[in-house]
This record gives sequence, structure tokens and C-alpha cells, in this order.
Amino acid sequence: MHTHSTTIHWHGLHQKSSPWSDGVAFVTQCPILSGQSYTYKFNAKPLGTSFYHPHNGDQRTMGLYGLLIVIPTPGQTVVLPQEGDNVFVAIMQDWNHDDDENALYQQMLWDDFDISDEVNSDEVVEIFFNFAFPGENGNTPGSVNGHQFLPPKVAAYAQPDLVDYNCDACSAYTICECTYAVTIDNDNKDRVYQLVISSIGRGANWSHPVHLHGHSFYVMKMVFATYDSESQLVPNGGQDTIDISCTDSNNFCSDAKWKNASWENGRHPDLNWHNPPQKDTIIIPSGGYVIIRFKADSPGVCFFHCHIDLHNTNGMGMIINESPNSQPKVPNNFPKCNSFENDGKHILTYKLSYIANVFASV
Ligand SMILES: [Cu+2]
Repeated sequence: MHTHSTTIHWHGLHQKSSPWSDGVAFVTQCPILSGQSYTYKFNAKPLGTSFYHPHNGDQRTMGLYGLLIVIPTPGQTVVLPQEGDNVFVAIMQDWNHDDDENALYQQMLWDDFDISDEVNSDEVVEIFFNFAFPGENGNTPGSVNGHQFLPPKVAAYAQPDLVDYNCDACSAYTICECTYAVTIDNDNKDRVYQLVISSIGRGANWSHPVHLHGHSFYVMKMVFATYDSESQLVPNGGQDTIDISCTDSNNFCSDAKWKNASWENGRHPDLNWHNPPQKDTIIIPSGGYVIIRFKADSPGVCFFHCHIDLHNTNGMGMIINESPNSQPKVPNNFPKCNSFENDGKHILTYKLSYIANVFASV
């Protein structure tokens, strides 16, 4: 790609102890420029079948992606296809069509997981995130809680002091553009994070496959809006879901909360403790919500975004800044970057030096 910069995200790998290798442009690294090379080094964990794709612009939807299979190390006990089994792996490109809720749920199921110890805790921190397109007519950007993501101009992980995380202009009643980040930590090793991810309110009408970097999480609940026999949304007193209350008069739902206050702080009464699927990406149904749980055991800057490229590049993403005090240092000489105001002189200087180089080489 002689005209594009790029980065590669190793989807499915958690990058614990190497968060700078997660491959998100302007979040974990600077883009790799045309003509440059960059070597990713990381532990291949967890094992399984996933894929790699660029994390810069819309390059994935244009075909830059492939399979990524982590095989077990000798001695690791896993269920593998037996000799003679007919096994193949398929990878498919996006195809937008009407999603069927049963099909979506069945796709998530793989096996029973015993998670009683992992995400059951007395200390649950609950956070609501609404992935949607709220706003006024003509200005309805992709956003999370009304924040249209503004990518930093540096590698946020490697150059944290140069990132402007100020989102003070945002409120429950306004949408704004900023580098939205929420900090979580593991000061208490037993603490569990419960995210309530919705696609509700005025900016709903799409379902969003939301991907959290750095983690697998447990899907504790998936709730769909109510539809009639002709697939039309049935309004529930003006709200998409009867469980969540949107407090602002614009119905942006950037400051959502449970209608039933006794559900707060992780006390939703109907979570799936028997066989919650373990995922790193989950569909948020239009007009519905999903509850996920995980522990903050992967220090780094974890991008959290809709995996539809056009939604993501439109601003439907944010940073989970995880355990800032425990984040490992980047390797020596890790590439850094910055921006400059283009007054034309730099371009001219570059062109002249390029021409000079060309003449010098002939
Ligand atoms: Cu989306």
C-alpha cells in the first residue's frame, strides 16, 4: 500500500504484558507509514481460531485481513479435531442483512463455562455505555455516551502525556467530539466490572458488534427490544427497553440507568450464571442491551468500539484506560509520532528533498 499507513490488530489475543502490540493506530502505536517496517512481538495467547486485521481506517472492509490460528504448545490439554476429521476454517466478509435474534444467540454458544469464581464478587463496578448515533438533524455521529471519538495524534499508550482526554464539553444533553476514556483498575483483585452496553434512544436503529480489546468477557445477559409480527419496533412508553431509563429530554441516553434502583451496582436479578458465553465481541441489539462481566487483569489502553468499520471511523469508539499504574513500559526506541500544522512549507521541503534524492540515485 504505497499510499496508506496501517497497523495490524491480532484479534482475539489479549496482549497481556505487551499492550503496545495491540495494533490500534493512535491508541497503542503510531501508524506504520508506507515504506516503513514494524515488527510485532507478543505471546500468542489464548490459543484458538481468530483473525488479524488492520486497525486504521476502513482497510478491513477493503479486504486486508486473514486467519490467525494459535495452536497449543506441546503438553497443553485441549479438545482438537481428530485425525481423519474433515476440518476447514472459513473466513467471511461483512454482509449486512436482517439479523435474527435466535441465530445471533446460537452463534455465541459453544459450551458450558463454570465461572462462579471468576466474575462473581461482592465488589461490582457497573458502567453504562450507549453505542448509538444520537444528535440533532444533520449531526448524528457515531458515538459512545454521546462522545464522538477523536483519535489522539500520538500513540496514546506510549505518549500518554500528549493525549488530551478532556471531554468536559460533553454532557447528557449534548454530543461532542473528544478522546473519550474511562479508567478502570485492579486495586482490589476481587473487583469485577459489569458493563451494560446498549443501543437505545434517539440514536438507535442499528445493532452494533462491539469489540473490547485486551479481554475476553462473559456475556451475562442479552435483551432485545420488542418487535411486532412485521418486525416493527414496539415502543415501551417511549423507551426501547423497559429496563433502562434515559433521563435526558433529548433521549440521547448518554446517562442511562436502571429503572429499578434495586438493580444498581451489579444486582440485575436475572443474569446467566449457568453457561454465559465467553466472547471478545458481542452484538448489541438495536433497542436492546447486553451485560458483560470481566476483571481488570490486562493493564493497557484497551480500545472499545463498534467493529463495523464505518461506524468505528465515524466515532463509535472509546478507550478503556486500564490500571494506569501497572501498565508495562514500552520497549526502548518504540516509535513515537506527532502532528504538525501543514502550512505548505513542509510539503515543499519534502518534495525538493525527494527530487534531489531521485537525481542523486541516477
Ligand atoms: Cu456499529
